Amino acid sequence: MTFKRYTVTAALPYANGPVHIGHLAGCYLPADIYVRYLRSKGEDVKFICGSDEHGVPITIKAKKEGITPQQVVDKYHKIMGDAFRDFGVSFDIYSRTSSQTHHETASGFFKTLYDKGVFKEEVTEQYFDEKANQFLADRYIVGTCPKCGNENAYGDQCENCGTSLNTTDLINPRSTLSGEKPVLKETRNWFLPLDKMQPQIEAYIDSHKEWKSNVFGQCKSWLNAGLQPRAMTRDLDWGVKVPIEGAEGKVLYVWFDAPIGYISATKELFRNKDLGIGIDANRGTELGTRTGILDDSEWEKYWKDKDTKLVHFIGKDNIVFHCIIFPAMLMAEGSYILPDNVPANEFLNLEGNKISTSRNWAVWLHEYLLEFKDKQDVLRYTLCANAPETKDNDFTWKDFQAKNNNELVAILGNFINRTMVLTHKYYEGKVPVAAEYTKSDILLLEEISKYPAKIAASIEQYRFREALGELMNLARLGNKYLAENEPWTLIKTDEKRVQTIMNLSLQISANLSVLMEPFLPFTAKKLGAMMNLNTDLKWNDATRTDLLLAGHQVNPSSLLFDKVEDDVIVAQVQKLENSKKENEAANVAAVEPAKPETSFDDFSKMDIRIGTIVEAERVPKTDKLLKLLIDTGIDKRTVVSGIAGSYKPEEIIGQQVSILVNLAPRKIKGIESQGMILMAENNKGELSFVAPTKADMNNGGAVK
Ligand code: B3M
Ligand code: ZN
Repeated sequence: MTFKRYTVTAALPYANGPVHIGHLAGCYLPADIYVRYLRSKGEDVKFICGSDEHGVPITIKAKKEGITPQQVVDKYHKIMGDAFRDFGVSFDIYSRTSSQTHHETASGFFKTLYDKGVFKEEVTEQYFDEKANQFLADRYIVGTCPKCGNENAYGDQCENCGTSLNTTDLINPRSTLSGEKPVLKETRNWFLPLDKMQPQIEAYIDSHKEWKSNVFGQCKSWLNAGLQPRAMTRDLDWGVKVPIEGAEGKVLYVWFDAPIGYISATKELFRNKDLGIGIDANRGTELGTRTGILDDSEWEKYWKDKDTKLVHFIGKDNIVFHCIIFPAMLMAEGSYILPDNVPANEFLNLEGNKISTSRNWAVWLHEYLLEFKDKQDVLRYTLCANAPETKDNDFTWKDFQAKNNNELVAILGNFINRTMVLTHKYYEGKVPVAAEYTKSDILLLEEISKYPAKIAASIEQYRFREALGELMNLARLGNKYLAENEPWTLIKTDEKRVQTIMNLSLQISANLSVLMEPFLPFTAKKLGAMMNLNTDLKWNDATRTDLLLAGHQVNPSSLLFDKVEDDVIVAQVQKLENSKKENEAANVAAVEPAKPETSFDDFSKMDIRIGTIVEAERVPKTDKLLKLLIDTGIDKRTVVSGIAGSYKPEEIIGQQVSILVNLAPRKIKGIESQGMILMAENNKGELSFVAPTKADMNNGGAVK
């Protein structure tokens, strides 16, 4: 199927912190490569993004920084927009969900569904923090994930296994406001009946077997588990007000309003501030909110016309929202197209550890630029070459250095530099006439002309690493050509032949500058200027091998890349080590406060015994869970325990443990867990059994 136009979105990041390499690698860089490629193909494409300014992540941040939510979003919206712009992420608009257009759009969308009778209105019991006197939505509550056992799952989602949750699904819920166990309290909310919509959604997902297997697989697993109705409103005061009577003090669920943010931003893009301003003049990450006259027929093409291809770039933790919930909303509304693809990436780790804002384990884009001025493309290159496309991947500074020195400098930079230097040396910077092609020249020319299609095929299948690899192969081809033909030797004996060799090398350089643009836009620009190329060259021009006419004058040359030395890398690693140390120090101080007093009677209700682990095995498809068989002295029973991160099954057989034996049984991953093993946890999250220190304690002995 061919499309007339493209609407490409990148996930709206929460405006609660600066942007790091994980963001860039996860969705903004692949989206930007895709969009730049489409533009180079001459396609009609709009690249949409903005800050997600609602939801609990914002209010939590405000509380932490002691400022208002509005101050939080104003601060970070600017920082984030600047970082994207500085790294060449070429949004047509970078808007924000606090804009008036967005409030109107999201509220109108809700009202339409409400008027159509889509929502199920229901009074349910939701968690309430009596101390903080407020309902605990989404991230205001954490607890144990019923699916994978992660003890720090959020109320709306477990970040460990990706499951979307309702707060009441959590085992051992705790309020993140007070740390207290919340109580249940009745409240009225409006639910999207995903259960009823399941057949429609299933048909939609099944019609997209071409999606990346991680994305399709996740969708299928939710569908197989059976979709549940999901509340689209929340008892919070920060967000888009619910536009119906009887809903005072409630706002739209952030995952209802945020994806509509893509639509609102598109509208803003098409608002003419004053009549006469062309929309394309606004490319370049326009920040903020545009007001003015809106012609609906313009933006609607990008959302309602069947000839439009809608593509959402996201990280893997957002899959359910973009593949199931948002499409369900669009279906229910009825007049919109559905996402054609949702190429989600896995996560990028940093030096072997999960990137974490709160632990400052990250490479921040704005900090990178302070130390690697004008080296945006080196980071873009490294992150693309190492993109977590099919599995989580690791960024290391050593690898960054290797990619820069051994690939960008040694392959791409070297080829261009040799070509340019020789052109200046032999021909005063004028493209020489190609005399006569040899057989191998002709084969080479044929091969070169295939590269645009090769790279395009990979990009169109969202395989950006592969695409970048092909781009580098073209540079390798150029290097090989120079090495085999040695123009610097031949110049003494066969000047004519050298002219052909140099002409051809210059043609390859010109093609490279066109084809590298989506990946390395800054370098492409520099090379284009150096070669004095026509700035209107498009992707398909790179199939030609005569982009440069004989006599064309190139400009003085300079190096495209330079080496990154060891000491620079050592300093970066040291900086991370320091933040790790600071964190550990901070964590030692941050011992959990004491819980409220309890009575001896209450304590005695806990029946804790010594037991011995007699069998242990991993629970399939989980990272953290072990299934244990414990000899409690009373009986032998099964316990599922979230300790796989700290213990291997084979090393704990025979280990004595303390076990709470009268805890009500509960199902974890389909296994009935009868009791709980007592564990100690250190500030790195490592677990240890709380076990007797003498060898002759018998099973069944009481712990008191
Ligand atoms: N703000 C989640 C995130 O930043 C969320 C994405 C919204 S996309 C509509 O991970
Ligand atoms: Zn989980």
